[in-house]
Parts: sequence; C-alpha cells; structure tokens
Amino acid sequence: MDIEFIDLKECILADNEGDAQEVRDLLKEKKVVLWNIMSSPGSGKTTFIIDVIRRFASKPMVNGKCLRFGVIEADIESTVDAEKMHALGVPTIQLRTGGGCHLDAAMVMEALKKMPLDELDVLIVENVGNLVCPAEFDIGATLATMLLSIPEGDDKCIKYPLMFTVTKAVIVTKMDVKDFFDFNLETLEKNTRRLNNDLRIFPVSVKTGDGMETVMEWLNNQITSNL
Ligand SMILES: Nc1nc2c(ncn2[C@@H]2O[C@H](COP(=O)(O)OP(=O)(O)O)[C@@H](O)[C@H]2O)c(=O)[nH]1
Ligand SMILES: [Mg+2]
Repeated sequence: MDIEFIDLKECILADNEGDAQEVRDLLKEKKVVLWNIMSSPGSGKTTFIIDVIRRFASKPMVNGKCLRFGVIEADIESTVDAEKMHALGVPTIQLRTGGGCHLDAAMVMEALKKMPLDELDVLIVENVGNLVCPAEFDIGATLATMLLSIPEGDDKCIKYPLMFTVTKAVIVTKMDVKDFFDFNLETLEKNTRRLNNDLRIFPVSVKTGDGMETVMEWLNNQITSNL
C-alpha cells in the first residue's frame, strides 16, 4: 500500500485564499482600507504607526474630515502594543496568536467582527514580528508595506526575498543611527530591483521626523485612491 500524504501547507494556504477574499469583500463593502505592516521584531512598527496616526489626525482631507483609523495588533503574547494604540484613542483589537508566527485571514475576520467598521477608513494591522511567515499569508489587505531598520542590515532582501515581493514599499527606519552601521541604501535598492521593480523605498527616522512627510504623501495617495 502506498503511503498517503497530505500537503498541509498547500491546504492551509488554499483555505486562506478563500478567507482572504471574504475579508476583501467585506472591507470593500464597508469602504475600509486594510493596511498590513510587516517587519522583524523591534524594527519600529509600533513607533511608526503611532507617528503616522498622529500626523493624519492633523491632516484634513478635501472634505475637511480626517481619516479615521483602527488598529489590529498581532502578537504571540502580551498586550503592550495594543495598550499604546488604545491610549491614542483609536479602536484597537489585540490578536494573540499563542505562539503562531503570523496572522491568517480567518484571524483577521474574527477581529473585523469586533471592529466598528462603519466608523473607520483605515484599519492598520501590525503583523507578528517576523520576516518569513507573514509574507506567505494573504490576509485580505488592500495595502502591504514592510519596515526594515538600519541595524538589521541592507542584505535582508537576499535572505528573505518573499517579503520584499509581497510589499509595495520598504520603509527604512532608524535613519538617525545610520552612521553607526554599514547599511547602504544603494545596495538595498539594487538588490530589491531584481525582486520587485515597482517597490518603493522610503528612508525615515521617526525620532527626527526626517523622511516622514514624503512617506505620508505616498500613504495618503495609496489610502485615498483605495477608499
Ligand atoms: N533611534 C531610533 N529608534 C527608533 C526609531 N523608531 C523606533 N525606535 C526604537 O526601536 C525600538 C523598537 O520599536 P517598536 O516600535 O517597539 O518596534 P516593533 O517591535 O517593530 O513594534 C524602540 O526602542 C523604539 O523607541 C527611530 O526612528 N529611531
Ligand atoms: Mg510592536
């Protein structure tokens, strides 16, 4: 008798595709942009998200209103980041993956059921800190971006290529410490071009504010064109 095997990864990913479509359909109906933010732990996701939400809060759109944000925090454990978002006054849901290294679309759908979608324009997902698994799972996002911090090095797109192909932009964080590291932006750009010719690269420092206005302009276009 032949040994049967089940390719679990394929099954999981196939199910996930259907779930991701359901997330997309619901958010299209509700006119909410789902923005997936991925990176290694500690690259500055929470810090960047807080800064972006604050900047958008003082940036009225053409109709005089500001974009309304919600946040889904995904962590293996703890509510540290969710507490920071909650303190900003934005609707926040903490998803605890209980050891899982990524979010999938079904988990996001659970969070959507608890979010006041009719009162939101943008729902930010701070994905689990990891450059591998989150890239494999479509969560139904309208916009996917990643952060890469200066201390991580400019070779990460060679080591984790998938992440750099599923994102629209790499936000290079902690530019204020670049003099202490051998990070070369041109090397990063050259290596990412081979993987994803449309990828945008935005060097920023949330500490000094450098580069933030440029990335805000791009984000504003990405969000408003998808609303
Ligand atoms: N020097 C510097 N540190 C930063 C910057 N952004 C974030 N950090 C620091 O990096 C650490 C990790 O940031 P955090 O936002 O928690 O990263 P996350 O794990 O990706 O959410 C914290 O100590 C932040 O203060 C920055 O632009 N410059
Ligand atoms: Mg965080």
